[in-house]
Amino acid sequence: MRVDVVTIFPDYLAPLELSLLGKARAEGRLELEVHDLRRWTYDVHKTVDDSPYGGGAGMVMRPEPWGEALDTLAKPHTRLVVPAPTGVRFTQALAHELAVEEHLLFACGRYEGIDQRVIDYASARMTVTEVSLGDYVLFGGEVAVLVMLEAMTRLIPGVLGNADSLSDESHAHGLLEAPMYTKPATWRELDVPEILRSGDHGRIARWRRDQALLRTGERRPDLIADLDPATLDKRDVAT
Ligand code: 6GU
Repeated sequence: MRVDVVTIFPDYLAPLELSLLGKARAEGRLELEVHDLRRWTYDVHKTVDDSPYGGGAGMVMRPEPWGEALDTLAKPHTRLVVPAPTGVRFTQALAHELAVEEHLLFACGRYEGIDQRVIDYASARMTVTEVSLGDYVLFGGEVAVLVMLEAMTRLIPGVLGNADSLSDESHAHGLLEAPMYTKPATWRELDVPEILRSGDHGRIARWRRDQALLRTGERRPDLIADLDPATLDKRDVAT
């Protein structure tokens, strides 16, 4: 997968060199380039923003640098992703969807956002998705890009050492994952649940499923409401 990121703060994306993301890059599974939006400004102050038409607080990013950035970086199969609190929610499902794209172009807005005409112009030429991490406001899209790329990169085949960790994890089945334990069996007088040490894989799977349902019900009732009834069994309904 090819990824381009356009931002006025390229240094924010420095962590992309590290850890599993850096490894995915080093192995050629992820080809990533970060671009400074000011490269496409021509005045001495490298201006990227201006006051909003119609008034109001804050500044809006001017369309011209963005237009040139998209002209330069867009390819025939580019999907443009614009992080913004006004976007659709970023979910594991959207991470899966983005992870199979040929080319992603992230446009990081700052201030009160990017002039809407940039989005409208791009929408006539490529798939554009405005994406929000959640119901709160960040200064800009850079941290959101870090989050989205990390979620997506670990879905690329071969990036995770153990592919099983993808099928069991939280959100894989619309539920939060059950609590996990490792050695020692007793720690500060706290015991690992006996059932996990029983070796009875059927009962262990059932216990984990119950724990996942209980935990999800307590913490994320919205996820329970979204569950597909076809994925529930009789024992689930009793829980
Ligand atoms: Cl993607 N961007 C900004 N600026 N704020 C956000 C967000 C994104 N997601 C939640 N809040």
